[in-house]
Amino acid sequence: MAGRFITLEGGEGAGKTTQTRLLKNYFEERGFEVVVTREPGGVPEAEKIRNLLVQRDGGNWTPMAECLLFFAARQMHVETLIKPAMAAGKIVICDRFTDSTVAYQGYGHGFDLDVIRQVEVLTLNGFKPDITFLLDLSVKDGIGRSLKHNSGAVGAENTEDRFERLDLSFHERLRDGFLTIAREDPTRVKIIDAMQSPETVFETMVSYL
Ligand code: T5A
Repeated sequence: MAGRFITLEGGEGAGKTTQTRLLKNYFEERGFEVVVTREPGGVPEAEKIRNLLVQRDGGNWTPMAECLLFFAARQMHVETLIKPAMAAGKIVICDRFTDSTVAYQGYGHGFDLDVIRQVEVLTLNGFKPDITFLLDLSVKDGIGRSLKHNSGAVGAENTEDRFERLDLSFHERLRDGFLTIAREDPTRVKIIDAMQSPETVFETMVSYL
């Protein structure tokens, strides 16, 4: 039996990690094997690329180089983890995927959307999630949650904040970008109101499965 590929998307602090945990339990209670993974990263080679992209001292990449690094990591992730797991009948739940590149690098930073789509075709050849949940909330609420969450890491300095340090107008473009992606592909991408309680967010997602 072929597995399923489910992705969670959204801005900072939307609740992807929280909902991933709930979804994993949901499927495991029903007898499925579940693989939880994330982007950028998920496999050792892609985790190395993650460090180049999200660490404070990772590098000052040109927009094209940054786009290529995201898709290089993604191509490894898809070919060596996601597709084999699906072929073995597993449910793959991934925290971020191509929609994040379109939203962050494209709508957020203004990198050419057509170029991103061309690189997507070249590297993934049409491979897309079966379903994507877009956890949507206002910029103010998302950043507030994210800051609260990260400041809770007592004693461990969080250096993975490169994208969170961007200005508010960037986060507004990001949110609008995600919503545009969802409106353009409503069969795959489901918009979920992330201001609801974690339990209600989860129940809404399950209603689409
Ligand atoms: N990036 C990534 C790109 O630019 N391009 C790309 O192609 C890709 C793949 C790393 C960065 O890389 C960028 C985007 C990112 O800036 P990441 O590791 O996913 O991506 O980082 P974040 O999005 O910052 O992940 P977070 O862990 O901060 O956010 P989550 O997972 O969405 O949120 P979560 O579940 O940890 O929750 C945050 C806080 O809110 C609370 C939680 O308890 C927690 O404290 N919370 C709720 N509170 C109230 N109500 C609810 N419903 C709640 N749900 C969670």
